[in-house]
Amino acid sequence: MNSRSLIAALVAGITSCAIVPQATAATIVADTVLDYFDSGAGPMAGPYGGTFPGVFPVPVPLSYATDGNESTFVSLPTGSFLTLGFGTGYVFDGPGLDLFVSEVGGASETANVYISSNFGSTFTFLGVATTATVSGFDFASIPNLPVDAKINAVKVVGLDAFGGSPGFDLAFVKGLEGSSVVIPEPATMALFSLGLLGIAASARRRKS
Ligand SMILES: [Ca+2]
Ligand SMILES: [Ca+2]
Repeated sequence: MNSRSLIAALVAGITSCAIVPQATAATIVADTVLDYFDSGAGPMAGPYGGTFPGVFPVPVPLSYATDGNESTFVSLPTGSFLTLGFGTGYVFDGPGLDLFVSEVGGASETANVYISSNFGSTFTFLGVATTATVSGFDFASIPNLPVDAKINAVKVVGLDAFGGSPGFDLAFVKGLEGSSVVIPEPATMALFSLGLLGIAASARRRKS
């Protein structure tokens, strides 16, 4: 095998590796505000919300929904929404539940949850988040979602104006972190090793 075919084998080895998402067993917080819409259905112009237990409804920064803190929240009355992004990675369909949406308080407040793999250009409906709990969702519940979908944005849309701070009181969105792992197939590994041996051999030839 000459050096040119060795290099071809090496390139073939690299390009035929499979890149698949795998669980890191860590969760990441949706830490970036991509979009916010105030429907006007609340008692004051948004964003409003508060701390729980604490003071509400009062004007709050949108960071109350991205700080990962379960006691600070942004209220989303009927039709208001927040689109949050994962700035440090992406979320994927791992074993069991993949996405977690926290609502604080508890007055039958709910929200529609949508996910996006293109930072909010298009969305797929995931489910309804319920009140006074951390709602868990499994991406496997979506029939046509690609198994390797990398979810990088989540949209939460308020469905009502119940509660002391009217609407869905969004404290945080978290997700199961995915990481891309390159898994070469056995035949590919053989070619890849051959390529490395070839490079080492030609390096020795050049040296002598
Ligand atoms: Ca899952
Ligand atoms: Ca919060």
